[in-house]
Amino acid sequence: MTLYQSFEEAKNTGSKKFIVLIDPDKVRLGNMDKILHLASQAKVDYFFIGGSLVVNNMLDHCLETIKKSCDIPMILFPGNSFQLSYRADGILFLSLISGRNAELLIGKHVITAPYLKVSPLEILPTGYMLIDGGVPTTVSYMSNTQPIPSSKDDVALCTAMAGEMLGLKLMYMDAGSGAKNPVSESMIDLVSGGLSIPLIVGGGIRTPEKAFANAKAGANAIVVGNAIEKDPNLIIEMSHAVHEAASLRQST
Ligand code: 1GP
Repeated sequence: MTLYQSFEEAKNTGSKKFIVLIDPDKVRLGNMDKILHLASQAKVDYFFIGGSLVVNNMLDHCLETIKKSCDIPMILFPGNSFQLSYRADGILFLSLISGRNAELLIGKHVITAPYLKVSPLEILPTGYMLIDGGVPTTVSYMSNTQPIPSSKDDVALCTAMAGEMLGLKLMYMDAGSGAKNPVSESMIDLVSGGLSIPLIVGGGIRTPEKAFANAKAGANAIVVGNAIEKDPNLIIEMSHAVHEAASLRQST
C-alpha cells in the first residue's frame, strides 16, 4: 500500500492516523531515542520530518537515526526547498493555499520538480492551510502570508474545496507549531464534510483530549510536535486517543 492509499483508507473507513512531527533542529538527542521507542510501542502511523529552519546535515542524520530504529514511514514536511532528502519515504509537496505568495503556491515547486521527478520519494500533493492560532507563527513570518482567521470556518471550507478542485490530494490545516489556539472543532467539522480527500490537522495540540476531539470532528490524521518534544511520554496517550476516535466513529 502506498502512503497515499493509507491516508485514503483512513478517509474511506473512518480509521485515524497519528503523526509525530520531528523538527531535526529542535529535538534533543537524549529525547530522540525515547521518542522512537515510544512511537513504535504506541503504533504511531507516520513521522513528519521538518521545520521552518532545518539545515541539511541534521535532516539526513535525523532520517538515518529513525530508519535504524523503527519501520514507521518518514514523510518530509519541508519548510523550504533545501529540506529534501532521498532517505525519507515520501514528501508533502506543499502549496500554501491560505496565502497569496506565488513562490509558495507554485514558484518553489518549479525549482524542486526536477529533483523530485527522479527521486524515490512518494510525492503527496498537499494543500497547506495556515489557520490563525492566536500568536504570530514562524510559518506566517517566513512565508510572508496571513493565516485564515480562526473564526472564518467558511473561508477555510472554500479554500479547501478550491484546493481539491485544483487536484491536490491531501489537505493540511495547521495552526502552526506551538500555536496558542489549535484549529477549532467547528472548522474541522465543516472542512472535512466538504472534502472528499483526507484532512490532516495540527498545530498547538497539547492534550490527548484535544487530539481525540479533532479526530472525532473529522480530521483523518492528527499531527503533534511541540507537546511531544517537551514530554515524550505523551505519545502513548495521544496515539491511543486518536486511534480510539476511529472505533467510536465506526460504532455510532
Ligand atoms: C506544526 O502541525 C504541526 O506544523 C505541529 O504543531 O508543534 O504545535 O504540535 P505543534
